[in-house]
Amino acid sequence: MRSPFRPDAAPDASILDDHKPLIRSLQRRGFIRGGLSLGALVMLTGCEPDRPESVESALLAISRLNDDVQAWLFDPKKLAPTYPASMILRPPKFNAYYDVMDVKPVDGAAWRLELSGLIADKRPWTLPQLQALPQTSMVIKHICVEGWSYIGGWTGVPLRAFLERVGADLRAKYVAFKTADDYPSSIDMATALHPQTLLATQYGGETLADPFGFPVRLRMATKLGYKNPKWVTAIEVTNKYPGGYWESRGFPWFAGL
Ligand SMILES: Nc1nc2c(c(=O)[nH]1)N[C@H]1C(S)=C(S)[C@@H](COP(=O)(O)O)O[C@H]1N2
Ligand SMILES: [Mo]
Repeated sequence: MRSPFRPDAAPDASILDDHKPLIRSLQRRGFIRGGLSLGALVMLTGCEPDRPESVESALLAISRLNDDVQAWLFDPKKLAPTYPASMILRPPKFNAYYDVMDVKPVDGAAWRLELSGLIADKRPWTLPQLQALPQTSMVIKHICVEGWSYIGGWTGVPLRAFLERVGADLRAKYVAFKTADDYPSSIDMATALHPQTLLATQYGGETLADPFGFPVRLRMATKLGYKNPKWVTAIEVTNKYPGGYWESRGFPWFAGL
């Protein structure tokens, strides 16, 4: 199977025409900003951009998700569904904008979490320091816009606790992330403070494996897969819109459940 992000052959642009009404409705409701490019469509539809039913189901997945979700977009206290630990998929499903073979493992001993922006104490953190903070676990569903999902079990420090600890300005608008693989990402402060938003260091009770973001990844129950950066190396608190990897390629920034 080829990577969904590196199609060997460019798909026929006419698939966009085939799905015009659905794409238009997604645009109207603000789920897709601007025009949907062929590249974005290929990313959405995973391995089979030429299969009309896979395009359709990926678009419908976005539509349904966002419909479900409107109700609690502005309720930062509402919790996303959780599942029994017996449902945790082992190993989890991998995705990135490149193939799993191209993952470059991060050296946990040399790793530091750099802090910048509206944060009082900007001293970098080591992994043992982060792991010494109180940990929380959650079993949640990971939903990728390509139209697949899995139940995963994550353990780590609630981002809220971490931001409070370093004296972040919790009235700021955004929390932005940098990663070892150059996949910038950012979220709204309400989501950063949500109880189901973790700086995760474990999956299924074990240290995160390299492909899934070792040593630290952001893991949120309330956002689509692409909003959850792996291999986090830096956090910035800011009022200036930071954007993100897929967001700068036309995907919605909020992308929340
Ligand atoms: N650093 C980094 N984080 C990333 C990505 C990436 O390419 N690089 N891909 C995103 C996408 S599209 C998805 S669906 C999830 C996949 O996470 P998983 O491999 O743990 O299932 O990671 C997200 N976080
Ligand atoms: Mo994804």
